[in-house]
Amino acid sequence: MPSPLVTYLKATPPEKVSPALVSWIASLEQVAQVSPEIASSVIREFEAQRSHLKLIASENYSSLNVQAAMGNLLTDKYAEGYPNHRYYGGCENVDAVENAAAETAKKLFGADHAYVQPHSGCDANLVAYWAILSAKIEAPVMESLGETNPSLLSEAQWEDIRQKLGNQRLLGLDYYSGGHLTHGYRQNVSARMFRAYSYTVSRETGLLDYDAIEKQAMEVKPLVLMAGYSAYPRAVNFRRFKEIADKCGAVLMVDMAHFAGLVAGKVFTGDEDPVKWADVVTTTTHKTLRGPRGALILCKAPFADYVNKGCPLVLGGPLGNMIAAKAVALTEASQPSFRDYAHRVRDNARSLAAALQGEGLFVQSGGTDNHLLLVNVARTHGLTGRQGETAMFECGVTLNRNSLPFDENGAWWTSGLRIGTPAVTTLGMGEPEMKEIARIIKIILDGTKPSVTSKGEPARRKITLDPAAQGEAKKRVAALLGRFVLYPELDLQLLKREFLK
Ligand code: DSN
Repeated sequence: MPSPLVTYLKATPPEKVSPALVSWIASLEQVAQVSPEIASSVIREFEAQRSHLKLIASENYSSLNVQAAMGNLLTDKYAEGYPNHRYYGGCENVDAVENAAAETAKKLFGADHAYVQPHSGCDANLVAYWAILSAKIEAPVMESLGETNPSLLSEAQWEDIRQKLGNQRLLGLDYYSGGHLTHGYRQNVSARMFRAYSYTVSRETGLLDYDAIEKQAMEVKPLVLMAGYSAYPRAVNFRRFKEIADKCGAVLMVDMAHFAGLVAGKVFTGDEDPVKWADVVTTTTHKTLRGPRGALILCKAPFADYVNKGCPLVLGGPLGNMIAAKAVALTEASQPSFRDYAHRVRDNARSLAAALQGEGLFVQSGGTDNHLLLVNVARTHGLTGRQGETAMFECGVTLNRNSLPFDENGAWWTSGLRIGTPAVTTLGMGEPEMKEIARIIKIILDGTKPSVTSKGEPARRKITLDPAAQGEAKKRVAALLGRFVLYPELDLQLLKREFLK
């Protein structure tokens, strides 16, 4: 029997054949020879992503080049430590890969130092917290003891350092206002490492109130002042945050996981550029930055030695293949076309917010300055965010529910939907399509009612979805995605025929 790759190529016009296409299918064929069910799942996921409108603010579509860079023998090499300072022999090639990724990141963001090993945003935040604790709490004590190796301290000396490390304060944006779990939420280790405090947005405007944050920071006197978010729709003045940090004696840390692509693409410059102002900046690489799943840290020179010790401090061995993919993605993000992409992401979010308001929906804070917006579905449609999320998914739209500031429906059910434009912008959509997406969202919400519980009250999970509205929304989603096709070079029908067993 001919191989799937040969069959596929025979059925494909030569002008549509590229190295990326051949390598993608050849890799899948190799996987299918060992685990056909895994290859099937990849194709099913491709079908799901191609047939659903992806509005998840934290997701994107990586290039086939980025995907190709992940699949190679760099995965086999242990390289604990950092370049030119490893705990294993034979790391020269991993050093070269890691140096290339770090240098590209430094240049792209204008940073003093880059550390590209973290496997996720949570890992990056943990490394950053511990690097700050090491620099600001542990190092001065070690210096006063005239010792550099913690293993040589007495039990009493080490216990004194441990107590000090465990008694520091973190001040970050509260979860309901758009902060992340790792910014001091009690369910996360960050609130167990630190005495965690949170600031909120203004109840009236939904915006950060810098004077109120300054007042609180002067009372709390945190070691770490955290700025950054996973669900705040507005630009942030990082210069102002730095002033506050300096005034209260804190280290300014920014988590730009969501909007790193907008920083790389120069949408956020000057006071809105976190790399310029913060001591330590963390980010994921797969959201607006459009790379592989992973993360990195940027920092000012005084923190570089501490950040470099992320492995073994917090992390296991670096993943050389994933760092290679980060290097490819960072190189892509350094091209002029990425700057154009980043601006279109923000323009699309603004167009979508305006169109949703035109449809009579309630957009939190009145709009957006970045890649995401929040819609209050409790206010206009009496739905929980969970119900809105379910209705959208049943109509071919993927997004996630999100709590809103001071949300009465709590963090599980929520009152909001978080909507992002990074993925649809990668597909090439623009302003007319944002109007169409707003129409689709309105049709779905108008066709959705909460089910009624046995006590006669509105349910918080179950919904009744009007079939006519569902049919209309699905038809519109299919028409839109028929014009903006994910990975158009890949023929889904041929792939299904070859790999779905
Ligand atoms: N999962 C990411 C997000 O959706 O924002 C952050 O953890």
